[in-house]
Amino acid sequence: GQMMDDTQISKFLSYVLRHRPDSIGLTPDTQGWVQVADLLRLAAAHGRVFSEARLRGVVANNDKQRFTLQGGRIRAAQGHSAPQIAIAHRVCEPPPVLFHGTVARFLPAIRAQGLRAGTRHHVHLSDDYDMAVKVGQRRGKAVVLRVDAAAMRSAGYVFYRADNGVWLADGVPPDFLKDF
Ligand code: HQG
Repeated sequence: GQMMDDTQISKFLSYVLRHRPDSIGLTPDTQGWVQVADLLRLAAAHGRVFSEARLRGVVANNDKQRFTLQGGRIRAAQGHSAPQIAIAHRVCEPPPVLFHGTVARFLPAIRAQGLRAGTRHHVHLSDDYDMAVKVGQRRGKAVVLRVDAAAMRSAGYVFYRADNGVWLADGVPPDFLKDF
């Protein structure tokens, strides 16, 4: 197998643990967990060779804490699209305002439809403005939308918090988006 740097391992883990576990023959449970030993073995069988020590280092040093290790198991904290995974994220009381980073070209559709999960299972929100800027910047000049989480709670919507602190919602109707 070819040598992988930490970023390559992180991107590979995101791909298989969030989106395509089947691509290497992995079978996560409904909560997204796989055995570390299975992951290492199946990755190696597909030319992605790295040790458990490297894996643990990538998880520990990951800038967004994308992965959760629990005993001998690992999962992605959030960002999933794989249909066989349906994580029961913790329902949590959000701060009154949450932020969503996006780009201007999506605003007409967002104004009409609100924020939609799209291919992922949830809409991703942040309690940190600067983090929302970074999320938006992945696609161009960032536009940060303010989500009136307090009004959504009053209307009965719920919010979830992933293992890594990312706030999740099933969607955000346009009435609860401010400042755009
Ligand atoms: C937009 C990264 C049209 C939405 C980040 C976004 C995050 C709409 C894009 C995590 C829409 C979806 C998730 C609508 C939303 N019409 N466009 N109605 N509603 N959108 O990648 O939030 O580095 O699925 O604004 O840090 O960008 O990968 O979501 O631009 O935490 O770990 O549709 O991914 O983390 O894009 O990013 P995504 P996101 P990682």
